[in-house]
Amino acid sequence: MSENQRPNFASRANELTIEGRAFINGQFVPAASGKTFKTVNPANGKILADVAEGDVEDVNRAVAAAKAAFEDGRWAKMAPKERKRALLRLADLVEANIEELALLESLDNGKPVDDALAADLPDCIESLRWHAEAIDKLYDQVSPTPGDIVSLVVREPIGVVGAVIPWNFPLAIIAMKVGPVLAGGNSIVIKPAEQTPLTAIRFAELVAEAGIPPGVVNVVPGFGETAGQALGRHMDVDCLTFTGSTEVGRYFLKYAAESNLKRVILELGGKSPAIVMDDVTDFGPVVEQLAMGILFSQGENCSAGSRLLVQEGIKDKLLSAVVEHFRTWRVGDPLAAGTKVGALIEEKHMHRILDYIESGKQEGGRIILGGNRVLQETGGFFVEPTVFDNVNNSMKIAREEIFGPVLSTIPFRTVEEAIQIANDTPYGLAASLYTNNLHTAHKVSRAIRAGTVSVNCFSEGDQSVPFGGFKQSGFGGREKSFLAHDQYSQVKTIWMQLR
Ligand code: TAP
Repeated sequence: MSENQRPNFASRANELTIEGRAFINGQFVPAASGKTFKTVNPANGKILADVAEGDVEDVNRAVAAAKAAFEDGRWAKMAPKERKRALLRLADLVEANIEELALLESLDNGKPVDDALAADLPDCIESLRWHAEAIDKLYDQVSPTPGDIVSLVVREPIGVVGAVIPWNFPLAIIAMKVGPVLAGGNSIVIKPAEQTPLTAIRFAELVAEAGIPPGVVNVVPGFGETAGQALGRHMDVDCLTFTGSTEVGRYFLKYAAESNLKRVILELGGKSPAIVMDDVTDFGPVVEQLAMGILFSQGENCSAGSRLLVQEGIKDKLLSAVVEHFRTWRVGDPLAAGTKVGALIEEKHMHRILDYIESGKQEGGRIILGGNRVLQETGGFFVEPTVFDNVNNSMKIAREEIFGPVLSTIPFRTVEEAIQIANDTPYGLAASLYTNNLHTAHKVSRAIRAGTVSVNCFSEGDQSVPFGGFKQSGFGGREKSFLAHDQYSQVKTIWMQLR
């Protein structure tokens, strides 16, 4: 988008009318308790809106609406091509409102509005379209049986799905779940993160406008320990899909065990390695991808390439190129053109990141770029791109998810050592590898225990490929691709004896 085509987002922000109520059974409603909480713009610390504080009673109402919608078949039994059309209309409506949604996402989350426009929203639209288009193209199976028997293996919707959403890519993650959930004929109750409820609520309005029947999609904003837990423990929720931290993910397994053994799907944290071999000759594209890996979305990305594993011989040269390139990632006002690193989600999270930086220094890491809070005068929560040298894989900054723009450099000598360090983590979400050697590319990508391995790029692929984690990065399934449909369906065997 050229500078003169670019909307004036700052003035658009002043004109926004923000809806903060819950969306239950096709209606905007206040919380049953009448309580609200405030959502804040992390770029200036100012209050954006009062939002309904949903709790157990609101979750009960939303689940009852979702269950009624599921049981009377208003969505599940609609002809597949009609459901496809409705979901495609929703995708079109998101696209028609892309600038407003990107702006809301940026205001609520702190990410650059240009990133929301170029990445979050297109991703959201694509998730809805890809799964919508699959609705009338998926076939079930007939099993091989003797002639007097007909045996069908059919896929049926699982029922009511609860979705608990994090704050880092709110609308993109909602769509990642809503696409396959609705494609499968299910109903859904969404609990957005307390920090970023606004796009979920606006999305609900578009759901109604698209003609998706009431009760099929419900949004209950609120807090994790109350609304999130109520969904996790609800006896009429058949499946709970969660994206967020590994720590909170564990709770959902406990909630399910202590309630109705609902299916639980967890997409969790990561500590992903970016491995650079010494056969790489052109550092230009590599440092661009390393920056995407750790600076995009302020590093608040579950698959962030937060551990740079570099082969000893090229370490100093590569780090000079990293520092030079990372300096071009401008930290600033998320609504301004040219901003590449926006505000962190909230003050508490910023301090958590600064504490990690301090711990890295204490444990012997050497900062070669950044390391500080910046732009404090704005009232917002910004940390500059930060690069550590001299890290070893046992240090806290190499083991724990920082979820900020902090890269830790760990040298290695051999391919085997790189694989060993890459796998020496409780996580296994993603990894990237930079090499010109096909043999190394194949060997390392097969040896790394992670759900996605990218070679010569940092990327999570597109809708056509599964996304999810090994080890403590995930549980119970995969998002995206046709595997996502498996998560939200049950397999039924029908065995018919013909007489
Ligand atoms: P969490 O603190 O885990 O929160 C995620 C969601 O869970 C929020 O809606 C939160 O509600 C809710 N929650 C919190 N405590 C709960 C409880 N006791 N019971 C039920 N629900 C509860 O994560 P976050 O801070 O939003 O996001 C950052 C983390 O998510 C990072 O660790 C990151 O790696 C991970 N993440 C992973 C992925 C994938 S795909 N693997 C993608 C994005 C993020 P509140 O609104 O009250 O906090």
